[in-house]
Amino acid sequence: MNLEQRLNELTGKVFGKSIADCTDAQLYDAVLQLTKEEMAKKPVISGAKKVYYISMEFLIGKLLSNNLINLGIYEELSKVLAENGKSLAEIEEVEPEPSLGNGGLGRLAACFLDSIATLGLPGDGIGLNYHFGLFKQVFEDRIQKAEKNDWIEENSWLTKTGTSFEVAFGKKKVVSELYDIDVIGYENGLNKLHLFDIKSIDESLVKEGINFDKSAVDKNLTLFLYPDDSDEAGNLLRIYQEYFMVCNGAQLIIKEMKEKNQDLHQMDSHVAIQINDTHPTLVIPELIRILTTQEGFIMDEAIEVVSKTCAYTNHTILAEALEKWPLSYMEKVVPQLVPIIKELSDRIAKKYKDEKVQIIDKDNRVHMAHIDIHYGYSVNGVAAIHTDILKESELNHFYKLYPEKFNNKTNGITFRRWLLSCNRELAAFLTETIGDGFKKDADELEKLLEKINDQAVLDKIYEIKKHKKAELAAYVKEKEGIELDTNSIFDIQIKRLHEYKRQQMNALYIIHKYLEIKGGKKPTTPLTFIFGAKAAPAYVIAQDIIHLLLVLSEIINNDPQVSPYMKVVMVENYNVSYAEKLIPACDISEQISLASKEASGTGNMKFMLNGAVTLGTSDGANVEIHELVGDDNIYIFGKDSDTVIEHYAKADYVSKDYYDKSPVIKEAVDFIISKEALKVGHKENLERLYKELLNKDWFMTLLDLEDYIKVKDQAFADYENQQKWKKMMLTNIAKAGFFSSDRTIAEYNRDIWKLK
Ligand code: 26V
Repeated sequence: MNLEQRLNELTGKVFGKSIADCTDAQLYDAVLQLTKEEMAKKPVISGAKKVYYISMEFLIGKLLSNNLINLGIYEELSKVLAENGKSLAEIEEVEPEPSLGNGGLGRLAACFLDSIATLGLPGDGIGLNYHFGLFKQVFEDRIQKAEKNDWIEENSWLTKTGTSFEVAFGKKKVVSELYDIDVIGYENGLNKLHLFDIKSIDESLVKEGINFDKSAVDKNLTLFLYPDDSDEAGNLLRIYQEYFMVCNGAQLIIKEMKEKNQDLHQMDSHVAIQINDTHPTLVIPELIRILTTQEGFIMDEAIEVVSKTCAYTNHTILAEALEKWPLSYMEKVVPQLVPIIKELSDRIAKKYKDEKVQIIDKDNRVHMAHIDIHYGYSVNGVAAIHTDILKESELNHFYKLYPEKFNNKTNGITFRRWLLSCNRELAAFLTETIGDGFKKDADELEKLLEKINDQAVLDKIYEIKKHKKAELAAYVKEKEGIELDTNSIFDIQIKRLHEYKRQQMNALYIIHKYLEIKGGKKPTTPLTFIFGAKAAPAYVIAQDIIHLLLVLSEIINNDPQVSPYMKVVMVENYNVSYAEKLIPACDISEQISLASKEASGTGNMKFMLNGAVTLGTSDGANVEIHELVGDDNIYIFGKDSDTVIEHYAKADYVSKDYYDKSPVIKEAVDFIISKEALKVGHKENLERLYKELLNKDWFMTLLDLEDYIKVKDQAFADYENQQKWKKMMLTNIAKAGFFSSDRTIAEYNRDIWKLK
């Protein structure tokens, strides 16, 4: 039977209809079923050694399109549906998007699973099956409200496995249930994403918004990702989640080893465990606990083999994001691990006197990263500059003890999702122009450089961008009710909302432009500023920044004097699916974090691959993008990381000085509490943000603002020179090959996992 016959049979059996008579929702169910059947035919990837990627987040996005591409049946199915008057793109819209991650860290985990399977390496993900994910963002009265994201449906990619384990929190015992999602490599076999759930979960605990009774862990443990951790109950719940994940993970790993008759004493020859940030750190003491209490190991043996099995990735240098849990919390949640943690800590205290490298500090707080570094065999950062900062400053004390453990693995993105799927037009054109080798070997994109003087190629790349801008404009019109000018420059900043990422600096630029236009200075080409960002519910200033952006959008888009020249859009509920529409349509990619603070960034890579030009600081992977494309194909501004680190060390940055010194800065900052802004916005939010910028500005917005304005204006001016811009676009695409996550994973395997 061919695909059409099989799909017709499925729709007939389930809905009593032919393909042509089905609704998109019915077709989604049928196509889901068909795709799962196709995937089931693929071999499970196996080998002598397997990696387990443990992570609290897997931001997988919708899976249909991706799986069809990796199976190699996207085109065929698309044709079958079109012949029946249906559109695969519209059917894809039906799929709910799980929000099992916050941002880059979770999306990286998803890209990695795709690449691990694509390279044919045996490797599974281990995480949690949050019923309501992170949260769904809605704007009410220009304020972010959080609602639950109900994504689990009767028919989905989740398969109930029947595997379940007991997890003890001291004397309290709960039972887990394992759900799996198949991960299919591009023209390759299957791995799995294992998502643990709790049997006794009670969804009805969530009454309004994302609030629920935090005390009943047996009922609430897998309801949400990162429940509000502004109070003790929220923090405790986070530890319950972390332990629940690693206790299940450890049991699963040992079960699989035993099924393969592998010797636990040789665990490191059969298994590598990658710890994604500190969240899964407890897997180290948990494995040691299981080996010593259930498998007859003596402590020395258990510590040794676990230390040779576990590797740690650091994803941030922000002190507030490095987990340090009070020992009393551990005693409450997992008392059985406390003697192990103390033992691990005592061994270090005996060996090293330096307070900075202790596991349990003087205030009885447990430093999770310190467990990973002492009792893991590899520590890696996620971009060259980030790893250098770890070695030279943040983790310098550890680097001195274990220089051999430290290594860099610059992040990457899967080209299947971020090119082949989200920009089919560009992928098809590249195939036509340089052949399809780049799909398996991303470095082949460089062949495009040979076409830098080929006018037809340059024109076509520009035309595809224009087409993607029109598609995005139609979507934004439908979702946000805002009309965009597709002849304008699309300038986009999409990422978690955080002060260090400096969305507020972009807002100040927008204010500056608005005032310029009001004063009669109009841009030659109209400007469209687009934002997408969720803010942690307890992060007050981040909420205020969202409020400011929504206020600006309201003022500017409704000002007939200004709106023909500029528009501002803050899209609601930014997620992976929205990113897939925004990124191909972008002209200028905003990567403006305070230098030293953005470990890598991965959005920057996605934009580049789709022909956007980066406007950014010398931070994270921007530095490597800059090296690859050269000075002429990127806009770099702002103070470098050494200068910033020095300002912190000397504590000599005073934002008010910059405000007093520069009339341009003063005018923009003052606008936040102007009559005009207060007419539309809330006094409380705007005043708080204004004061924060003037009196604290911890992430040095005003330090870089003037340079930002200058360089951004230059980028807009250069856009006028179409020929120059087209060449910049082409160069960015051609040089993006390095950022394929296939390259990153090949390096993890070569240096850390050593699977084959
Ligand atoms: C977490 C938190 C939680 C508490 C409040 C403040 C705060 C600030 C930052 C974080 C980030 C945790 C780690 C993380 O998501 N890192 C991101 O990892 C990406 C993948 O490596 C990388 O591209 C991003 O630069 C990095 O921010």
